[in-house]
Amino acid sequence: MVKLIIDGKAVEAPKGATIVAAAKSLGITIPTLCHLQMGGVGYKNDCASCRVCVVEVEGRRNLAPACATPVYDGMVVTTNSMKVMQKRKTVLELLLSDHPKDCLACSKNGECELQDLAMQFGVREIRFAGKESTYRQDVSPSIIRDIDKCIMCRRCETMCNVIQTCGVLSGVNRGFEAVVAPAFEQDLEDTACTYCGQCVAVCPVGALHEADHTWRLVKDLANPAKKVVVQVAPAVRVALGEEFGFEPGTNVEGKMIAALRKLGFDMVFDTNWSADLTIMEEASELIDRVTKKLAGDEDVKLPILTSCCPAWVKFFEHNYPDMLDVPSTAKSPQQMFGAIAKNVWAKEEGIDKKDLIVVSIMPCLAKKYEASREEFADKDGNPDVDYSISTRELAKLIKQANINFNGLDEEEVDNPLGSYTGAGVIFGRTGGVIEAATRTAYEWITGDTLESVDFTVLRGMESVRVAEVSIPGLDEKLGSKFRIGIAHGLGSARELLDKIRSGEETVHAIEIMACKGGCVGGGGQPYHHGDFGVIVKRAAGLTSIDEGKELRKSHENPYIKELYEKHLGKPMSHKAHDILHTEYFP
Ligand code: HC1
Ligand code: SF4
Repeated sequence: MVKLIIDGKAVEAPKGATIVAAAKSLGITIPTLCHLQMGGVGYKNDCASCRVCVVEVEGRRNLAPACATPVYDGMVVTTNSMKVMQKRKTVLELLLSDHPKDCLACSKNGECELQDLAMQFGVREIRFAGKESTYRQDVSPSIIRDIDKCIMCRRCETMCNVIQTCGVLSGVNRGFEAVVAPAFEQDLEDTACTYCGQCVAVCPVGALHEADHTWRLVKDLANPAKKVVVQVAPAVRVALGEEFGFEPGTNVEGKMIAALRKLGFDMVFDTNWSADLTIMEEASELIDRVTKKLAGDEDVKLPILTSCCPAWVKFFEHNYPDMLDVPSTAKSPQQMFGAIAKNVWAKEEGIDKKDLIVVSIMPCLAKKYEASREEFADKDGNPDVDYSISTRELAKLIKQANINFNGLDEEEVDNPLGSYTGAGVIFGRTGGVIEAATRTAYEWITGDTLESVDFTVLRGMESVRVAEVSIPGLDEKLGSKFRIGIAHGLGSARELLDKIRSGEETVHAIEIMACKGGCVGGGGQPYHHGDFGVIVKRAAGLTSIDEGKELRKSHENPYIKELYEKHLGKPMSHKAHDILHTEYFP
């Protein structure tokens, strides 16, 4: 530990700590813009490019960036002198000198960290006039880059390259033209971008934001000729409340359903229901592959990989084209929902699918892209899911519609595509999909009822973990317990897959989610401002919804049983395969 003085107060800090961190332990917040550190996931952007955090250090001629200057014994720091204030204001004016001034129409209006700082430092005029760049917008199915707004903080670059290992973004050009962009300034669509949206989650300004579908939705909701139904992803209900003052992790499902009805949706359904359906297919596929492998079928691939995360799917399509037959062919819950709604439910209800709009509310930006993939549309081009909006977009709509969210009475979901078991809701946190699949596979393999459905060995926030589950009857045949790998974050996924490819690790099944924490940490969720604790609380919220459910195994969902009885026959039947399975492309 080293001893230093900050603003006249003595403090001890670990050797190597920055001034920002030491000041924080004293309750002193030094303003930062490029700096972002997410404890628990290894994310640290410390390029010190913006200089907003400058402080005075006794004995040093120039001001020091507090985010990148390590503390030392006897250091004396002043964070709030007039010299410091003046410098920070000048830095902000320089940043604003070539920044577009269309704040009123910016996607980040009200949530922009640069705007907040300009307000905090009383910027009233910008004394310098830089050359404003005139980059065109880069529009992809999930993400829009308003390149002119890039302030070169490089948070997105660190996220994409260090945590996600996608290598899509880096600094290009010099001077006023300097921006973070894909190589050769290509559009995101032409790169190996997975649309995970994690770059959007850390962008402090409006340079990266989601492709907005809210106005399309408003138009459809106002059209009496259209029947508009909605499905809501597991992770939305434990994060939406943050936009209305609730603690992260609070389950606002009942209010959310009421708000969706007030917005005008004809039916409010749930992706948790189709998560249960996914387990029916995924668990069957897992048992089928293990059985065939044990019978000596060399063509069968193990480990089986979960396939419900579209950013992960795009990641392995780009990076592991030799392994495309390894993931489960089960569609994601979002796409299973759309396929059943358009091809089974609409028929039963006598609705022409051309008049049916299926909307999803997702914590994820890659879900927008997934909905637009060609293979998820019929031969006339009618998509199973018309479009997806993010948790943030839903919150904006609720606010625009002047709905008093906090005062709403709780309401129940519609059926038959609504009610879900506890297994369906834990899909939204790391480890949840494979825990749900294990509950069902265990009972189907052993024929016994599980004494406890809580496979706690599969839980936690460690980025890469391998756990063993004992399945009587199977253990003997495998010669080991059933081994499960779990990774969240694409860099962690790469680490696990590389070990499996090289033979260093052997597992039978793997769950991968592209975002840290799973979907609860998705790129479309309310901004967490670098606090991973927010994501952990959302995950705990999902676990507690599961614990409160009477039915906690997907195969016990009465509406899923009815779907198979009436329409699909058995899991992996010809019809189920037609509607609920997909393929992957290099
Ligand atoms: Fe997810 Fe999924 S859990 S991918 O994380 O399998 O987005 O929440 O909806 O489809 O159910 C996201 C969440 C979500 C799907 C499910
Ligand atoms: Fe990289 Fe993900 Fe952003 Fe694409 S969406 S640029 S993969 S961080």
